[in-house]
Amino acid sequence: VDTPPVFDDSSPALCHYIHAVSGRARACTIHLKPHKGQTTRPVPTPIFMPVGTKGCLKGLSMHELTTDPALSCPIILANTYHMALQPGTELLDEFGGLHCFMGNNINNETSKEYNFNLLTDSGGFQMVSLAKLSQVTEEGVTFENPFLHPQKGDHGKRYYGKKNSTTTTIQDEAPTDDTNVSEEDNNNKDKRMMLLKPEDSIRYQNEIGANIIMALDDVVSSVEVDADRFEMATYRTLRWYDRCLQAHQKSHCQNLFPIVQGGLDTSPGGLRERCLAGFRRRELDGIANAPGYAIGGLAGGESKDDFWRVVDQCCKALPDNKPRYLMGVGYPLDLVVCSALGVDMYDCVYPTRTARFGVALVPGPTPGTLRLKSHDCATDHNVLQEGCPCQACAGVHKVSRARLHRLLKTEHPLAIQLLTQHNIAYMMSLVRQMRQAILQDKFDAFARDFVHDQFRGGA
Ligand code: PRF
Ligand code: ZN
Repeated sequence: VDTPPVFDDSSPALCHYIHAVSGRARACTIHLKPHKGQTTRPVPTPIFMPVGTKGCLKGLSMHELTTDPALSCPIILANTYHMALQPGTELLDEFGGLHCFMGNNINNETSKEYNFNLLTDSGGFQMVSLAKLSQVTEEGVTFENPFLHPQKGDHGKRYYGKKNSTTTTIQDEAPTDDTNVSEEDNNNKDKRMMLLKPEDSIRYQNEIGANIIMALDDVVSSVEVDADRFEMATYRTLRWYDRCLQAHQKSHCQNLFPIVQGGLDTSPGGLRERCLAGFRRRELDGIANAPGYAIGGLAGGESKDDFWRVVDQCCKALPDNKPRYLMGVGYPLDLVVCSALGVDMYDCVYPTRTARFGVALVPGPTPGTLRLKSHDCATDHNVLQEGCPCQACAGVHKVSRARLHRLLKTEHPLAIQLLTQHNIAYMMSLVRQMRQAILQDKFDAFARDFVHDQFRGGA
């Protein structure tokens, strides 16, 4: 179990080893087939994947993120939708894919000092949650191109879908000058509408080249009330998975994860069960052999009770021998509870976004967060978290809360950088501690202590 696999052209693109279970929590290693020119970097689980929406984390270099011992992130998440629109998969292709584009590739010499794994989300969820005027039909997700008006310095057409491609559904009609939105543009709204089909999402993700890619799913906000809409979305997610499988050109080196949808309906014969059964059927029929599964449709404002019930049901029904990835979840407490239920992987913008709002993640017995902008911090001599090995708490920058308070007040970018480093370090330390507890078969006690500490502060 402990010897890493040797990857060759014919081996599967993912190898999953379970080292220990504690209750239902699992300590595993995911080995991903390395991107060309790189060496393998195993992913120990449970794992948190920071989100670098546009191929980088604000205020953090990939070198720091992957090699600083306080961070040491083995895998990060990027978004297909952002990368496909800007800079466009064509430019990424020139660099040898997103790994090389992000990893210090100058003149086709990729830095060998560090390596990392990438996961791309399929784009539909980002479309529906971010883009104005999005609409889902059987064909795909239609939305308004948020990048239609190029910034100064962009080069017009090349950024809008592939040249000479007959299959692209991204509009090639981008304006080639730098003018702002005019009345005429407003009248051209039709041209600004783009359609992202399952086939498009997979083609983009094949070009971007991440180690793990996601099927396009039909995501309904979990607070939506229309039951028919949930049923439609559940079956459509299964149908779109079939289209994604058909479109996937790189299963030898990229792992396509399907996403379980089905709202909050955990009843026998309910939507979650039917979605899970749909995926199981495809495996039994030999149509699919998913390297791992994701649980989607959560973290959208539902109650914790509903949220945990769905996670519990999905983990029990998904195969043991494949990684389980819970999408869009990143509150420390949720990581602990969901790992107890058997989840292996998480991603969320929360630690990085909250850093940009001047909030640090800290262990209990405080409520688990520290608002650096608050007046209490103005004269506080303490570091964010005693014993934390990050740049803000222990590194060359080592700063007091008072100093961070000042830096935030003057909107100095260093404040955000340091808080981001600290918050990622906090998440990485949390997943390492969970893994240790699982390996020692003490996860129950760990989870109980964690929950106790988080609430002792009075949140
Ligand atoms: N589907 C996809 N990405 C996601 C989610 C989902 O359901 C979530 C959870 N709502 C976060 N990111 N494709
Ligand atoms: Zn720190």
